[in-house]
Parts: sequence; structure tokens; C-alpha cells
Amino acid sequence: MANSKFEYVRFFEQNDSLLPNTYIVIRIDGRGFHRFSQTHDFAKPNDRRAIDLMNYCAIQVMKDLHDIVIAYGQSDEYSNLYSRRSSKLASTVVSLFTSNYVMGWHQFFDDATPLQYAPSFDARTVCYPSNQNLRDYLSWRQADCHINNLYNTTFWSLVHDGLTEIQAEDKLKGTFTKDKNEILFSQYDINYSKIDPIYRKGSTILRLKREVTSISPRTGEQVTRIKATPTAVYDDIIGQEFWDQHPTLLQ
Ligand code: DGT
Ligand code: MG
Ligand code: MG
Ligand code: MG
Ligand code: MG
Repeated sequence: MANSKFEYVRFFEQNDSLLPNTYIVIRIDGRGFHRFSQTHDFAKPNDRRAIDLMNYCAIQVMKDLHDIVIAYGQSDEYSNLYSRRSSKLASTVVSLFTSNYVMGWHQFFDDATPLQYAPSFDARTVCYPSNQNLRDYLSWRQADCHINNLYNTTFWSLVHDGLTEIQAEDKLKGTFTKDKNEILFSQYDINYSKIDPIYRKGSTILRLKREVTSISPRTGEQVTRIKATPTAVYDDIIGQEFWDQHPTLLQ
């Protein structure tokens, strides 16, 4: 590019290259999704359509951006673990996620719930230097999912039972996990540990190896090969077992 007197402005761009030898986590979170979930009548406490749409977006992002190793999502947020590269990634991930959210909306919500305004997500980038830090980060998000889901499940059971939202909030003030489990079990016949793991554990997207069959354009023959396909699982990622099952994740 020819030099021009305007070129000096590029030195105003801050160097935002990320710390080397670290795991890069990009967390995106729906902006103002309290309102968004109300406008679009999301089911309480969990709307399976909304979660499936979020998972679809994360899978599309991983199909497009091959450097993402694993993604974890709950509520209106998604954490993407990158193997390397700069924070330009955050804007790529968040815009790709958002455009897929808009384009995929009608696959998950029927005509009675059209998208009413343009949704947006924020993105933040954090570098974690050790395997332990990274696992603790993901454990933190999954623990958050559990705490919120247990609270929300109990809260909305009370409200559907006739309490006002203020009464339900008062009743749950200062309660521990075992108290909420007890309310669910004794009053609503809900065994919390039997609730669908997608709600209790959140969603983890992994590149699982799968057999895919296609027709070779060259020979016209059917060929089967093993392809790593981004796939949602709803496992516990806090314990050791998950990491033993997927030993290549943290290499
Ligand atoms: P922010 O992130 O600071 O812009 O604000 P919000 O409003 O996005 O709040 P945040 O991210 O702390 O909390 C997520 C909101 O999204 C929360 O109000 C609950 C709502 N939400 C997420 N998933 C569901 C769902 O499946 N069903 C319902 N009813 N609400 C959901
Ligand atoms: Mg927030
Ligand atoms: Mg949000
Ligand atoms: Mg959130
Ligand atoms: Mg460019």
C-alpha cells in the first residue's frame, strides 16, 4: 500500500495480542436477555428451543472456526476454548454466533414467535496459563449453571403453584441446596437429580469422531470415513471422569 499522510493513524491501534502459551477462552453473553427472553415468551425456567438454538450457534461457529477445541454453554452465554491466536478472535466468534442466532431462529421457534428485534451478544477474552486454571474456569461456569437452575426450578415451581414472585423470592431467601431439593421433592414430586441434564449441567460441544458416509464425486462410490463433528453432550465437566474420557482436549 502506498504511503500517505493519513497512515500514521494505524499506530493508534492498541496491541492486543494475547499472552503466549495460554488457553484462550472467549465468553459470549446475550445482551439484555432478561428482556429478550420475556419479549419472546421463553418458557420458565428453561426454554428448550432457546437452548437448542444456542447449541446450534456454537456448533456452527465450531464448524467454521477450526481452532476452537471445546465450547460450554448455559443460559444466554457460551465459552469457547481456542488453541491459539489473537483477540481479533473474540469479535469473529461473537459476530458469527449472532448471525447464526438470527439465521437459525426460525428452525427452533415456530411462526407464532417471530424474532422481534436484533439480538446482540458481548464477548470477552481471558487467557488461562495452566490446565488447572482452565478446568477451574469451566467448573466455575458449570457450578453457576447448577446453582441458577436449582434456584430457578424451585422459584418457578412455587410461582406456578400460586405464590407471587415476591413471596417465592422470600421463601427461598437464605435456603441451601438441600432445602431447595427438599421443597421440590416434598411439594412438587420433583427429584432434582432426575431433571434432564441439559438443564442441570449445561451443554458442552466437543469434536466427537463419527462415521460419515458420502458419495465420492470422483468414483461415484459410497465412502465411509471418520470425521470429527462438533456435538453437544450434557456431561459433568467438573469431575475427573470427563477429562479421562477426552484426554486430547488439554494437550
Ligand atoms: P446482560 O448480560 O448484562 O446484558 O443482561 P441479561 O439481561 O442478559 O442478564 P444475564 O446474562 O445475567 O442473564 C440471562 C437472562 O436470560 C436471565 O434474565 C434469564 C434469561 N434466560 C436465559 N435463558 C433462558 C431460558 O431458557 N428461559 C427463560 N425464561 N429465560 C432465560
Ligand atoms: Mg451480565
Ligand atoms: Mg446476558
Ligand atoms: Mg448471562
Ligand atoms: Mg480484514
